[in-house]
Amino acid sequence: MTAVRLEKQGDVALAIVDNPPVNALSQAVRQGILDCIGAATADSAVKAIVLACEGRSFIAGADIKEFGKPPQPPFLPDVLGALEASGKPVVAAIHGTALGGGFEVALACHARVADARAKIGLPEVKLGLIPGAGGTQRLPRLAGVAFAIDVASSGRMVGMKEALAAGVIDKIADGDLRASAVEYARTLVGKPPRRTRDLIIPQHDHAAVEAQIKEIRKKARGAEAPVIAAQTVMDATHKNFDQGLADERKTFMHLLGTDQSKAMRYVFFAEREVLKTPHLEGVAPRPISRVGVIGSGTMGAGITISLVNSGMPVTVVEMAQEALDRGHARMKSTWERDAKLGRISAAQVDQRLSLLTMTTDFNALADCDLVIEAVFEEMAIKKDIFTRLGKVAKPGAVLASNTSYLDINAIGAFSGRPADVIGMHFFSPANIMRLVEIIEGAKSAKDAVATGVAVGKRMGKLPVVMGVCDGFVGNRILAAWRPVADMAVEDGAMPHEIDAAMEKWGMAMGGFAVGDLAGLDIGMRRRREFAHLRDPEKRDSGAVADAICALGRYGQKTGAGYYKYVDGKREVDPIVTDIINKVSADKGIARRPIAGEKVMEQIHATMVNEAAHILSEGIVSRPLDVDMVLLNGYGFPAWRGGPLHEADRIGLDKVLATMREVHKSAGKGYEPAPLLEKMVAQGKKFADLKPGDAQKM
Ligand code: 3H9
Repeated sequence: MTAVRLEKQGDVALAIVDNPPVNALSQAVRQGILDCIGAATADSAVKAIVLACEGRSFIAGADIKEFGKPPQPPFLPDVLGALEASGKPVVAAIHGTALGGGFEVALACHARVADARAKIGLPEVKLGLIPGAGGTQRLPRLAGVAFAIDVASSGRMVGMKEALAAGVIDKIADGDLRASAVEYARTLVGKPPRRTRDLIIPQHDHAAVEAQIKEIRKKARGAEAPVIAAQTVMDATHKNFDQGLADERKTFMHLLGTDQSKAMRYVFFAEREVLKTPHLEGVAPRPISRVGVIGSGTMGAGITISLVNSGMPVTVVEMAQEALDRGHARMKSTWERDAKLGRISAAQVDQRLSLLTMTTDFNALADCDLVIEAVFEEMAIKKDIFTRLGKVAKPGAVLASNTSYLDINAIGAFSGRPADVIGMHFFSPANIMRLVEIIEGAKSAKDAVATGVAVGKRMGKLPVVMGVCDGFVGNRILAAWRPVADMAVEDGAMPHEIDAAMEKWGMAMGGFAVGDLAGLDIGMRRRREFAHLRDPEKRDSGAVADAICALGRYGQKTGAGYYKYVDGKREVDPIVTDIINKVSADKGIARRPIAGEKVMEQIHATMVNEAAHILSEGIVSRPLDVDMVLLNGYGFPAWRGGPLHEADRIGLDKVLATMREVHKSAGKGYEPAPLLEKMVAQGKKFADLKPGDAQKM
């Protein structure tokens, strides 16, 4: 198969890229484009050229698999230079997604005609990179500095309406894309080609752009690429095109070698790999045409919104009409807000509402192929629901619990049909958060688990399959490191110092601020409920939280928790400082200075240590499963790749040494994991572990 072929329609030559699955710019494609443009330019019968693609998409960018290998000529900037220099008009015919290098190809063409559903974007920042073939230099010339900074720094995809308004696209195709592009190309014959490199950058508002870059820096949370992308766009305003292009390329090549880019490229492939659970390979999911959701509180409503957004009819069951009405209002207002923000049309709001069946009749779940229970986290309630579900649900229906830590095996047993039962643990707000933990019980049928994965994917989520344990992967790791932060507070650090260090490290939010957001009463109740199970030999770290809760300070919802909230702003509260000092004194602890950075290091080591236990127990089979959970549900920075990728970068010997320190101050329960010890002894990294290796070590 040739990666790029040349066809002719009368006096117009079509250079057609055909490199499945997404027409990535492999060496063969780069060479093919160069050859086809050369041949078409040399052919006197050809008056204009259209660059189009086969398959589901226009070029989706450089071939990411080639990154890290020695680059092979021809290099993309040179190919695009030749394309732009052509004396015959070259028109890009865009369908699907024109991303990264693909969009840069289109920018170097003399005009762009696009299918109405197409999308363009510069997602390089999501790989820790900036565009490397003129994107930062050509886009501002076409669409202005502010637009170019926004697109290059966010990596977001842009629809055709917006692209047309911004001047990026010349025409949205009416009818057949290629025919439309050919026709447009003919209108350009005889006119001097409009070369993007020669366009004058429109004037911009300096103060506004400065503010824009400041905001980008804030949002980046330590990621380098977004700010560098913005600065490189700004270069276009004071460097000539060739200089700007050469400097952009230099920066791109430099970023390719950085740890951040390596981590983000790992994430790109891990996000795809995580969906290919080895032991479910070839297992077909059960067909799903209607889903039931039990509960329409925050969680149930979020899950329902997400299901309906994916086009799924949903039957929502509540105990009382009042709760049902509240749930309905919550969902309706979410969609109406989306419509107000222009994300969906008014007709789509109606269409979504029409997919909802709201009822208090439990028997209405009888025609659902999948039922997701999202009620209060109490085993007695789950028992009642799953006992009833086992009888009401039709044979073959998958029964899922959205529990965040309860035993799926016990829940399966209540139903009397454990093969149909799985866990689907969503994260709040469930219509936004991407992670869903798919819990496979000891008796869950493989196709029931595969169904959970398929539905999660359809909802646009990232499903990660795992076995049963307390807290599953995410909350178990949280439960392991959280006390380390609490103990550090008892020993000498302050919550705001630890939070600041966590955020500086790249976490979305500090642990104490998250506690205030989620509600401190949840932890307090859990501590009370399980007090009788507490091992007296383990260090107790709940005294500060209990003392704060004793004052009715449950976090943001009560206006105070670890912090006080003044006009919605988080502030250090001297009352909390006093509480902390008193707890330390009561425990006979001589407070000592502990740097927030040190605590963060210990938090990370504890995450890794718990993950090592999880891997050894076979709860998940691959390190990337853990990384994807922490990244998509717990605010771990993508540019560090996940706790285990980051541990490999730091060196497992160093992580182990930190864990030994944690053990020294935290005591029983914080011993270094045997897997971690063995890996260090054998000089192994997490990246070396194949599925299931950890269990065998
Ligand atoms: C760049 O362009 C740098 C330039 O500025 C400078 C150059 C000098 N390369 O996502 P899917 C694979 S940086 C290699 O499941 P979808 C993917 O791994 C690049 N492989 O499909 C998967 O393989 P498998 C900037 C790629 O329909 C298969 O294709 N571009 C690439 O859900 C299907 O992918 C980007 O960052 C690639 N570029 O989504 C775009 N892209 O089946 C990255 C995909 O073995 N790509 N694969 O697991 C995407 O965002 C999505 O793939 C896309 C399709 C939206 C295109």
